[in-house]
Amino acid sequence: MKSKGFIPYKGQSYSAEETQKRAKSYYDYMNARRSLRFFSNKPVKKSVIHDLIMTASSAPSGAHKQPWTFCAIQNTVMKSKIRIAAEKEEYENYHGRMSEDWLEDLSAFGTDWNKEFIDIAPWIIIMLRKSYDLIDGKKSKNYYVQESAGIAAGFLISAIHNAGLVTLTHTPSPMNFLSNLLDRPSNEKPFLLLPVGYPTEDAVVPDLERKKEEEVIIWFD
Ligand code: IYR
Repeated sequence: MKSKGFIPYKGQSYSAEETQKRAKSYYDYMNARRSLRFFSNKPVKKSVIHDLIMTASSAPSGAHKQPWTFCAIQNTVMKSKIRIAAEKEEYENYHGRMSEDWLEDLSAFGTDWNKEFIDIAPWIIIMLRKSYDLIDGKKSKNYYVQESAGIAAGFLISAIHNAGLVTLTHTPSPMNFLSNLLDRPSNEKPFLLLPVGYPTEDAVVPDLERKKEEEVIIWFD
């Protein structure tokens, strides 16, 4: 990135009371987010998907390299090709490639090799991480690519939730088939597949509890 110098920061600050209110209400809001497997085929506008992805792309990244590409797929032929290839890999995963312990850990979620949601959800976003950039055929290094892509995925998931839509972080494995289907260059590696859409009216989610404060925070105050 060519530096254009520094400009004043234009972020918003609040009173202590308002800060607390906003922190708590955002926690409540995000704590209501769930990963969903039941998608309606109700359309979602391309301009909505644009804004969700641009939110993701506003995430911080190593040396501001923004080492990611998002493929936004509405095309039914492409979705169907992706579903068939993903299910082929997942079938192998659920029938021998995953350990007994892993299958046991997943049993509460009702997952299996069937990935019908890829056909049904109006949009599939495939996020690819760029291990390096290719600028005029020359390799240019990216930094903390895994961390940067993970943060951008978090931004994307929260933007989807904020829009009243739902998603699921699906990681078909191995994912190389996506590079071929989407014809992506060798510096881009598939990272996550996220169906995006509205939930069905009868959608259900596992009755989970989240870890309590004592299990996730160690205070040094
Ligand atoms: N990738 C498989 C299996 C799977 C693995 C984990 I870890 C999950 O939290 C859920 C599923 C699949 O998508 O079905």
